[in-house]
Amino acid sequence: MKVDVLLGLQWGDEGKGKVVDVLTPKYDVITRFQGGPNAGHTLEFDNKKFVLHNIPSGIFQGDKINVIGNGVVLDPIIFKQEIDELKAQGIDLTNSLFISKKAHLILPTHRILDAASEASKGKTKIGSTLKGIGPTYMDKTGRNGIRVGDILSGFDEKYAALKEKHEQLIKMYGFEYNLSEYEKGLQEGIEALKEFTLIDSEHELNRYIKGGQSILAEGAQGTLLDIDFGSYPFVTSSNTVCAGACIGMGISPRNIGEVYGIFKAYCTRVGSGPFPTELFDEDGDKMRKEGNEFGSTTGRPRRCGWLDLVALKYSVMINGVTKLIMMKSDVLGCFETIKIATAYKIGDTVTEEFPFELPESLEPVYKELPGWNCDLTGLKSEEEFPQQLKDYIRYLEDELEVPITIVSVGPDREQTIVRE
Ligand code: 2SA
Ligand code: MG
Repeated sequence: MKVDVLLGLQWGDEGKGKVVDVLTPKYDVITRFQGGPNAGHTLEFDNKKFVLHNIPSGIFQGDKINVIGNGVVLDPIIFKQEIDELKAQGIDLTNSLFISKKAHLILPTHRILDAASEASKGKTKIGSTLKGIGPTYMDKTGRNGIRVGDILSGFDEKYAALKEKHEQLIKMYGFEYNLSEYEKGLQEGIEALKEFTLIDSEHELNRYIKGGQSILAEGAQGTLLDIDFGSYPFVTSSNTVCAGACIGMGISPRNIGEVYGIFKAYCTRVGSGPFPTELFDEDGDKMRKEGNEFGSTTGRPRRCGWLDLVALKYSVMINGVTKLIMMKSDVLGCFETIKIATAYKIGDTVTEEFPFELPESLEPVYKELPGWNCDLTGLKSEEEFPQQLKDYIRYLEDELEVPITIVSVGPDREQTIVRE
């Protein structure tokens, strides 16, 4: 059996949570392979809304196995909160969620270091989610980190040593902090983690593959936030691209099957960093309002803009996308005309290739298409699509050379139109 991978092709918030939830019935196992509680995957059904941070989105589908892979960074405090909230809704995960012993732990001091680093950067701050993601991955690659498996023995000494190191660093930043506030609940979080089955996930996942079980790997954030290929340094600290799934799960590239690439019919970004098609006018406000574009993790308003085909082609290339999924098509229903950036003008040159840097002087070259100018939220099948939407889809498929197999017309599970 192959592992299918689902990835965001933009700057995160493409709607991955909803799609995983729609796709999960086909799979036996759902995994997370990178990122941590900086992700906020929103799922809506039966008039209820859930936001998941650490936990794979397959948990709402009965008998699935959910695995937090080695590439993830896990915050025991946030994890416990999430588990408790789900328990209160009648969802118990003790037997359906397995956690890699090799996943790294986010400690309270990692969160403080994140805040201290951001404060020290002033205007050039990354706009991180302040969840301690960067400092935790720094300790991982710096070979100082503490892993989930360490909670089974020797945790206290390791924690004390790393905490001391961190406190020195925080002092160097001259950052005021209250550790006890952050540290509250750490022990409880660790105890909560111990109630779960901690596994050697690379062995387990490869056993599933051999045994014919189907796996869906759920990406977090998006390709343009990838540590290598994103708009560096305004990126997250993990590999969000398809190759990250191999690293973050311990599986061979030969085991990758479908690569689902998910994008919004327009574009959003939270945090700082370049965004070539960003709108600062009424159109941008309209997108934010119609699309309810506020971060599910931090509540921050998202920056909004037109679809960027230059960036999207780059993402399709890096990930080897085999199937595209277009989200939030309904949100564009309020526009007479719709723009798509097909090239970048930088100085005197026009390029269709995503460049090393996205300078402020960059001007997108737009193509204008007629909008569908109607409400799509009640549509049930492709036949009902207005012609302008069909044309928009056809144009993107021709340019990206990959079929758009799912079109989402609203937040609910039901508002998902499959075109296969
Ligand atoms: P960090 O906290 O170190 O990872 O922040 C670094 C940059 O990455 C951005 N970032 C995000 N941008 C959009 N969505 C994110 N998470 C989604 C959410 C979930 C998703 O809804 O919150 O789609 O997976 C996310 N996480 C990090 C951040 O704004 C910084 O620019
Ligand atoms: Mg999100």
